Amino acid sequence: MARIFSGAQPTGNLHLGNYLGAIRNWVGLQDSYQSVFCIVDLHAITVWQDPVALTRQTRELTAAYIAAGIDPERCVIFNQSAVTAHAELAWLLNCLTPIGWLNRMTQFKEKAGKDREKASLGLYAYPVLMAADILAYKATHVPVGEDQKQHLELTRDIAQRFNQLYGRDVLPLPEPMILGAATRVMSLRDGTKKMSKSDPSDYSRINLTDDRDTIAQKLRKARTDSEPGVTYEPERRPEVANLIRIYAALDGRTTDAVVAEYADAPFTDVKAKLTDLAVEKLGPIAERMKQLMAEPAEIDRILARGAERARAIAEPVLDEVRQTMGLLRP
Ligand code: AQP
Repeated sequence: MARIFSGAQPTGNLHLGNYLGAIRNWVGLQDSYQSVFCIVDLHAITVWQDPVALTRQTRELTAAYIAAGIDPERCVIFNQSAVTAHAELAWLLNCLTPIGWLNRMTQFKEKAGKDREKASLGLYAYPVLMAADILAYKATHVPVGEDQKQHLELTRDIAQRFNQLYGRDVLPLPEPMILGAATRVMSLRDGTKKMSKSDPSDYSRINLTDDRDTIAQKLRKARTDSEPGVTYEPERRPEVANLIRIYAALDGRTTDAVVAEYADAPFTDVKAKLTDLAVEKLGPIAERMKQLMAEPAEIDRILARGAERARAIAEPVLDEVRQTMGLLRP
């Protein structure tokens, strides 16, 4: 059976982009693929994380996976740092990844900001850790948002380089799976920037745990333009297009169908109906997350069991890599 690996960072503020671009799509894949879903806490710490918040957010993200419909019995759900194979394989791959490849990564440039000298070495090496995450499970497919496509290309390059250098097909090249209608949900304040956990403005995103009033207020304040009529023109009207895409994704329709319904309506109508839709889809997830979060010991039990199952897959792969490289295990 083909195997998928995917993950999200426990960095708080889980938002509609994470849901529509990632988690919701995973739910539909768990029947057809052996599924490994990780809470990538080692990625999270490439930028500063408050320790107490990181622990809470790790449990919260686990709760979100389950609340969204990922079944911890059928899938392997665990946090990355509990399976040491990720960090070890990342080191081995670091040693054969040219710096030039990492210099091309656009996400590092975005996240490091202007003062690149102060960014952590971990942030720079982040894509190699992501390659290790995927390759440790010999994942055949990786469902990712469009923003992660470049990192997945790098994963393929690293696997290929490993196989070429050692003359053996040890690491399979994973295929990207860009799924769903909303592979790139944009900020509610700026239609050219992706919706992001780390945006300082909470008004830029809809969080999975936002209540009705908050969602309504954020959508009312969401930036649009002064042009009358509802049209889907991503280049010229990025904010309007973003809201139409979100609407279509939540309602399981095409953007054309949404435009046809509202063509002559004021945009406030679209925002009002979008509020209802978002509350209808996210409300039950938030409620279930709350119930799960009330029992942290149960979440920890699920993660511990998941880590055990993850180790059973990743450890033999790591062994094979070590042996291939000639690393002695006396
Ligand atoms: N805006 C988005 N639209 C569609 N998909 C998105 N993803 C993230 N933002 C969007 C997808 O969510 C998954 C988990 O992402 P992550 O936790 O690794 O965080 P990220 O990709 O770095 O983006 P975030 O969540 O907004 O965090 P920050 O602010 O730290 O950049 C991935 O599959 C991603 O594609």
